[in-house]
Amino acid sequence: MRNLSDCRLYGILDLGYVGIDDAERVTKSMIDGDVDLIQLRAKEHSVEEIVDLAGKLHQVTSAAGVPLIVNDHAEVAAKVPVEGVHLGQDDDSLAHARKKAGRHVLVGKSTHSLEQAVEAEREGADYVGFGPIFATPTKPDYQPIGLTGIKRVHNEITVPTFCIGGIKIDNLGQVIAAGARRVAIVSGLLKAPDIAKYARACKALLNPET
Ligand code: TZP
Ligand code: MG
Repeated sequence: MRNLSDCRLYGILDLGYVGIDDAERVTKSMIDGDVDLIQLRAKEHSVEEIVDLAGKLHQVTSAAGVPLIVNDHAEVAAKVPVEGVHLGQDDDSLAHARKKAGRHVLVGKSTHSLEQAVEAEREGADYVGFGPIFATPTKPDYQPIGLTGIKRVHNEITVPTFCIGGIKIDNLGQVIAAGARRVAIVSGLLKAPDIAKYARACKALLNPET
């Protein structure tokens, strides 16, 4: 299984963009494109549906050595051997999520400011999402942080930090130049005509040595 510290491109399978019947195909395309880490984000589905889908997707992701993270519902990790759980600012505390999972899992946290990122690391998050960097329809009610916060957050925390929000292949160079080493992409990836090709192009920018 891939180590979190080696992960650069985090692909988020958001069922707001992909039908549930297409989820497995899209997951395979992400893996084909060498996405390092995959999150299942399903804001409008029941926990039972998420458990069912996470079980199916995990068979695919685990065979490829790609960690699968479930958004919002730590209890899914008690039923399906996913590698992690992702929490927002309004979700369970890290301690509560770890208790619900009942076993060792990675726990990531969404942060929207430097202060929240520092607090998430202090609370024990294994990684943070930091954004939105740019305005995005995937998270419409959030004020974008902009590029200037990226260097600062990397100076202040040591856990892997995935910049997120409005990141596309066209602005990824700018995000990297501003100090990002890791990014999470939702709509840019899911709306790409060829997801695997898009992911590979992003990876090439994130891993210039390979
Ligand atoms: N957290 C901060 S911005 C965001 C999340 C989940 C959405 C990012 O989506 P997109 O489509 O890559 O802008
Ligand atoms: Mg949440």
